[in-house]
Amino acid sequence: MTSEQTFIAIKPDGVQRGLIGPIISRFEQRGFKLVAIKLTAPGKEHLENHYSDLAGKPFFPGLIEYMNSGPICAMVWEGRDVVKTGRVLLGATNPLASAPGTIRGDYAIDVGRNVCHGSDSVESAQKEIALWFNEGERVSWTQAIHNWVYE
Ligand code: YYY
Ligand code: MG
Repeated sequence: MTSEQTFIAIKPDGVQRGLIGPIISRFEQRGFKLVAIKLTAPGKEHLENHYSDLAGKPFFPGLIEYMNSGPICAMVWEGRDVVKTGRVLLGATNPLASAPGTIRGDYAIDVGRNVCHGSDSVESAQKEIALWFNEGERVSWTQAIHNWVYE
């Protein structure tokens, strides 16, 4: 079975709005496996590092301020094609363009308050997981439901 891991984060607005549970439920219900989770406020430098690809964008300072405005629920999820499928569960970057049924399409309006983050490629997932979690924080375990989710 080809399995991969992705970094998913519930941003400060999602935490404040009580959306940790509903967002985790969507990944659980789809059949994905949670392998790491923590509530963290990692600070400006860490957040600038996380979004370093966007450093030149006009919205960058506001993005960092927003991400630094409260705790973030950082997670690693594992499963077949979870990087791409995780992005589908989140919806489009701009919530007004996100389909209903996606997290952003159901819970958000403004792009600068879009509730959640998901890695955009296997390569960035590896980088982001290494940035947010130590090796020992990721748990290796077997899901009891595995054979009911995968053929
Ligand atoms: O990966 P994703 O979060 O969907 O979008 P990115 O293009 O990586 O941008 C990261 C983050 O920046 C986005 O979730 C909201 C914010 N942002 C913004 O505030 N205004 C934009 N025009 C584009 C992105
Ligand atoms: Mg991105």
